[in-house]
Amino acid sequence: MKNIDAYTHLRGESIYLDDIPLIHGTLFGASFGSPVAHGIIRHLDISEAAALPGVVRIFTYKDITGENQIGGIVPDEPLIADHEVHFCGMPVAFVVADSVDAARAAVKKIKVTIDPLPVITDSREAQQLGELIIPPRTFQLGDTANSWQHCTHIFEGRADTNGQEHLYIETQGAYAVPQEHNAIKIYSSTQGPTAVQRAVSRVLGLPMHLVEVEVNRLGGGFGGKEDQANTWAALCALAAHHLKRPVKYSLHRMEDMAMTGKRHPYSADFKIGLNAELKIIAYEATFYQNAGAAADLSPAVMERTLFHCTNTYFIPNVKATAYSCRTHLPPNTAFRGFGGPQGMFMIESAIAKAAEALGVEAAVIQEKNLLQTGDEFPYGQIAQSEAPDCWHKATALYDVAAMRKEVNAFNAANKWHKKGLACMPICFGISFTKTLMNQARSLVHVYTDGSVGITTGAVEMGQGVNTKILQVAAQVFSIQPEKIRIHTTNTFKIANTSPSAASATADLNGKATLMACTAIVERLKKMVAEEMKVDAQSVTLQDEYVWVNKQKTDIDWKSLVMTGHIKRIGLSEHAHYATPEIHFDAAKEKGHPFAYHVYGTALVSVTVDCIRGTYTVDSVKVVHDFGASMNTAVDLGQIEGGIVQGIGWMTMEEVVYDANGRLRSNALSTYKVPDIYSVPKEIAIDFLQTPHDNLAIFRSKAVGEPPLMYGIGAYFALRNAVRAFNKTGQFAFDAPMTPEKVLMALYATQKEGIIESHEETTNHLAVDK
Ligand code: LUZ
Ligand code: MOS
Repeated sequence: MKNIDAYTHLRGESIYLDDIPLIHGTLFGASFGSPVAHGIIRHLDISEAAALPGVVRIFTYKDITGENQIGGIVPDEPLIADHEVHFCGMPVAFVVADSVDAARAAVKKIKVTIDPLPVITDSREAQQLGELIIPPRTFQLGDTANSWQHCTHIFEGRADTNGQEHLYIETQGAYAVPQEHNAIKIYSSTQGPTAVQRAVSRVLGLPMHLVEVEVNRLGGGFGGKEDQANTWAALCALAAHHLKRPVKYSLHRMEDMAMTGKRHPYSADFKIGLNAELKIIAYEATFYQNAGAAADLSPAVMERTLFHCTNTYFIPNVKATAYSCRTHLPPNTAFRGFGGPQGMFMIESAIAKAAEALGVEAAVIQEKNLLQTGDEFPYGQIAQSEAPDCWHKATALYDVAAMRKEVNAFNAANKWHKKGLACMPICFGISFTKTLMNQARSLVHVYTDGSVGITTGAVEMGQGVNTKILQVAAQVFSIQPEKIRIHTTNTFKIANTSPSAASATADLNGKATLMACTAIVERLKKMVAEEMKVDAQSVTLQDEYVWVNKQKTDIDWKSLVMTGHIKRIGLSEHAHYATPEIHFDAAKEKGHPFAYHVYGTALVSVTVDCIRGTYTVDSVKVVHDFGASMNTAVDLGQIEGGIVQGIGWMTMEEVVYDANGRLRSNALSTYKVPDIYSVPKEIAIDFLQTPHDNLAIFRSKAVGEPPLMYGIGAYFALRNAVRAFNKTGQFAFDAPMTPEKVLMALYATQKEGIIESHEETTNHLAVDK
């Protein structure tokens, strides 16, 4: 089945926030963000801005009718700065005018005097100063301290990953419309309608039942709108509440890039010990997470780093500690993978370091240590592992030995181009790590004409969740997809929703929909059974007809529904689903937090131009554990998108803040994302269908986040290509591997990071000219 949005997307008819027709009298907002990263506000002068034509009012923290607080996990984030600013772009004032241009012009005329305070941008520096968001956490298995003596090889090192800009095509924004009785309706580009509802309720001092949040669809989220849509919704709601007029704010791309948080940069120290057979005996890691200026989701992201710190390997002795470090960057937030990719990069760096020192392929170490069913994760859960199957199928199907031979032959024959190959096995836990968030609801109405309307807590953001939910209903009712419509996500229809995140949205909302549809079908079957004096079990629905004892009757779906209504059978259902089996004890750091894990293996090959440092990703070949995919087209799209986004993070997207905490990569001219020319020339995806029972919807495993981690393979493939050219140079495990860093690494000497411009290099460049 095709993605149900494909037709309207292609025709430009899909409705995003900016496509909602405006109500007469709508005003437009623009945020004045702090020009400095840290300091005390001495004076705010809005007089010149307020006098400009079209300006209706300028709001500050003094106008907040409820609480000036939007922190979700930790209450440490004012909506509007009061006396202190913590990051560049932090809202200090909110201008409302009768046009977008007037609002933006007024923002430029606001003057603020700030006494600067010291700015921290580095996580390790923050940790040294004791600037932590929450106390550190440690996951432990076995006993690392007493394991090193049993290790034949021990390696220590450091690895760093940078942030990543979400770059959803639709920027952040909200449209707040006042309603009667002080209520407010907000159209928001959010992954978390309930999060927006809570934030607005808190800031305005209104009960949640007066705050309606409505979401049709998003032009991408990637985690950036899990928590950070709240700010813009709350600002618009505040202004609308005061002015009793609709207020809209849709961010300019550069505002969005400068004012919102990104993927967390991490720095880590690791120590890895292996025995003579290259089994990993012990692993220690210390993670320094750059949280930015407020907690946002950082504590949960940090937790997922620990959950994924051993990736897809069984290591009997593990000790991993993570620090969430407060700096003066915009608060970093959820981003596809949610801290998991950072943890996985570190263990892959440790394995690469060991492999390089021992003169073996990393794949040799990877393969020997893959998780087996029955192995224990450092957090106590026992693995139902598809890791060996994915690995062995990938290496056989794509003939990794032949690929390696080809790479070696190419490298022997070419001096100025080198190829590199890397294997990247992954393992990703599915469920929100906070157990309570793993619940969802679905409201299903069957109308008397046989059409069906469904509302769930799921937000469609391009990932195809509405298509999957529709498939669930179509299957249970056994009716044509055209008879079913998935409605907008709305806090007045479905309450207390978890954000659409953690790859779990189709599972949670799909299962709730399955329950709701099944309940309606059971009532209708019972009705038929009583009418026809047969057993309810003998009644089935098939292709829009009622069947009894495997015989087609002349009762079609529409007349079944109409009869149900006449007989006063409920044709609507609101169902609640909560993931069974999961639990986690944060005091012991042990439990069974995930419904299941998703596994896979990618083979990534690249070619590096050793004169320029530029490169191409030649192929990414994957065997991916889908369980049993319920929609191969949607799932394929998620895998391809995830791979390219992962490659972008690892190889070209470079978030740059200067020492003053100002974002320098603040536009698409300075921040490079993958385009059609930089995607792999070949992407091959093999669907590993696994027979085991799992908790996924129709056994179709969650697919949103896991494939991003295949992109990590691109970093190590580049590293291997560079090492084929420069056999002795030392260079750090420091992603992204931009062309600039590749070039430096190609000519790095044995002393790490130092480049000498020796004669030979100069000659190459001359030859190239
Ligand atoms: N969001 C969240 C997530 O709140 N908790 C999670 O565990 C999570 N995991 C992945 C992505 N978003
Ligand atoms: Mo996400 S990182 O699943 O919002």
